[in-house]
Amino acid sequence: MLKDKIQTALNEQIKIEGESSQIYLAMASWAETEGLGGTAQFLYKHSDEERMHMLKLVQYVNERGGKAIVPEFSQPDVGYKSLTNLFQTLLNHEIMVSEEINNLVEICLNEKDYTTHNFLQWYVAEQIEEEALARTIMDKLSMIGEDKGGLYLFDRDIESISVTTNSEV
Ligand code: OFO
Repeated sequence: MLKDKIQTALNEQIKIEGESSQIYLAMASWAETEGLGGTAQFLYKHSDEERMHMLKLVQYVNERGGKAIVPEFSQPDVGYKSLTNLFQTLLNHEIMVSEEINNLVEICLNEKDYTTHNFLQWYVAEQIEEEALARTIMDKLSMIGEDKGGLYLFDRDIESISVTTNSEV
C-alpha cells in the first residue's frame, strides 16, 4: 500500500509527464507548420513517449493500491521564435523534470519506500538520456547557425532519432 505522501508525489509526477506530452505535441505542431517535417515527427514521437511515462505511473499507483489522478492540463505555448528557441525550451523543461524526479527519489528514501524507489530508477536513467540528447541537439543547432543547408540536413536527420533508447516503457 502506498503512503499518502508517496501517492501525492507520484500524482504530481503524473501531471508533469502529461504536461510534457502536451508541450511536445504543441512543439511538433509548430514545427510542422514551419515546414520542419523531420523535427515535427521527432517531437510527435517524444510527445507519445511522455504519455507512456505518465501511463506507467498511473498503472504503478493503481497496482500498489493507490488511486491515480488523471490531471487537468493547461494549454502549452503554441509559438516559438526559432528552432533553437524551441529546443532550448525543451532542454530547460527536461532539466526541471529531472529535478522533480530527484525530489521524488528523495521522498521515497525519507519514507523508506524502497519499492517505489526501485520503480523510479527507470525514470532517473531516462532523464539522463533525455537531457543528453537535448544538449546534443542544441550543440548541433549552434554549429549550424543561420546555414539553411545545415538546417535542411538537421531536419532530415532528426526524424530517425529516438528519445528512449534503453528498456521498454
Ligand atoms: Fe518523461 O521524460 Fe522527458 O520529461
